[in-house]
Amino acid sequence: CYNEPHCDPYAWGDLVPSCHPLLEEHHSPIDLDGRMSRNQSLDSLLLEGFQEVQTGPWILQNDGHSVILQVGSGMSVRGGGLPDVYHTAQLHFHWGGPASNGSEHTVDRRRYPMEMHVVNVKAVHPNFTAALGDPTGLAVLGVFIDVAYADNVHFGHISQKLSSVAYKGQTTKIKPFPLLNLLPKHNMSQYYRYYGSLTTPPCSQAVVWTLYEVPVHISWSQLAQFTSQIFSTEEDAEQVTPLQNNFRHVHPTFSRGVFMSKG
Ligand code: BO1
Ligand code: ZN
Repeated sequence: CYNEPHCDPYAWGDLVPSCHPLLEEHHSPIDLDGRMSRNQSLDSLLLEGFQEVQTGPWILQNDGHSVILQVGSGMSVRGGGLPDVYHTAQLHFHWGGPASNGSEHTVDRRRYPMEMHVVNVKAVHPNFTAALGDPTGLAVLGVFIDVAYADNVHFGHISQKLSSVAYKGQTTKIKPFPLLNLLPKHNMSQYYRYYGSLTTPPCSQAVVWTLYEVPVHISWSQLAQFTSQIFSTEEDAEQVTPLQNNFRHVHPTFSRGVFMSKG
């Protein structure tokens, strides 16, 4: 969990040793430097099936830590310096509260209101768990979410359904839509790249991270649906304490390379 004193992210290591970073370990999230030099070998990622309407239904789920959209098996990611093809498994969100931002990665110390993670599993692995032992077993695409006046109709497909998954364990069906609509369409070749970890237990150092530089936008009311309508337990709902600030603190980069795509 995130907000109770006995289990905030700094205490995860007491329960899950792999979430206690040793010196020189490579954990996530990190603070990104917005003014790095560009790396010419990092070209656009190839997103397969993201433009089509997949067969569904998709399943939206509250797991007590986030809201997860399971997107079926028709999409994959490759290119962009990735060592292999990765199959898309799910996407989920990290958010803050009514007066605090909640992205996991920060850029020049700035935290965005929200961050979306599209989780992809290297095709050679039979499942997510098998990929955790491989330093490049997973490829997560991160999208910063900023706030604007207008509703984002594409995010509306998800935010409209949040009240149906208010409690941990609840699921609801979502009609598939092109996942590309949730990404910063015109700036797909501009991203940060580094090697890190899952940002929740087991905190496995198995992730090739790609963070799009340009944020997407949702409205204040759509953001408020995330910060007010999701509860991690029914007791929390009775006490009107929604799930908020479900992000892990940033970690040192140590000797890691952090790169920017050629843009
Ligand atoms: S994240 O992108 O680093 N925030 C992240 C953190 C944890 C998971 C995924 C991404 N966890 C897992 C679940 C598995 C599930 C898998 C793929 O996501 O623990 O049970 O199979 O959906
Ligand atoms: Zn995440």
